[in-house]
Amino acid sequence: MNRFSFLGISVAAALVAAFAWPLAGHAQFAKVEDAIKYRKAVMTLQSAHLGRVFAVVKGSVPYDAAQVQANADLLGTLVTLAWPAFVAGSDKGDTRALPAIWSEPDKFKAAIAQLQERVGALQAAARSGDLDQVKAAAGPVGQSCKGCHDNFRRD
Ligand code: ASC
Repeated sequence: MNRFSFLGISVAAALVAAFAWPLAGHAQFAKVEDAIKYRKAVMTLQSAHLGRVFAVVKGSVPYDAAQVQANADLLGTLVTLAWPAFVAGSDKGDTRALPAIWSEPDKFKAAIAQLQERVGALQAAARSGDLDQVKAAAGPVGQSCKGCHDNFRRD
């Protein structure tokens, strides 16, 4: 495969992923409640692994570059998982998800994209082995978490 056909496949895959969302998730969850439980589980893990990074940033845990990198890389995967679980109809039930997720999907997707980009920057900072870079990159990730909760989650 030459690099042009690889690029073509990548673009096609990105388009399929973009347009399949959020319907793609639907087939993966037998019930709406399962989707709600799934995304809450992901949020719990995101919080746990970002929390471990923040513990280092705040100085309550000593800096171990390999540990921070492992947590940042886990976050790199975790921040891809929850969004397909915001399936149609899952605004009702044991959830604090606000209707804006479904009524303003472009805004929601932009917030997700920003989070993913910031986590990418945190991964790069973690790979540098420089605590100051980790500190600079961690704050914006926390801001993305907060921004989404402010706009898309009931208090
Ligand atoms: C976390 C966590 C959040 C965000 C948010 C940032 O570690 O669990 O929800 O960061 O508190 O303001």
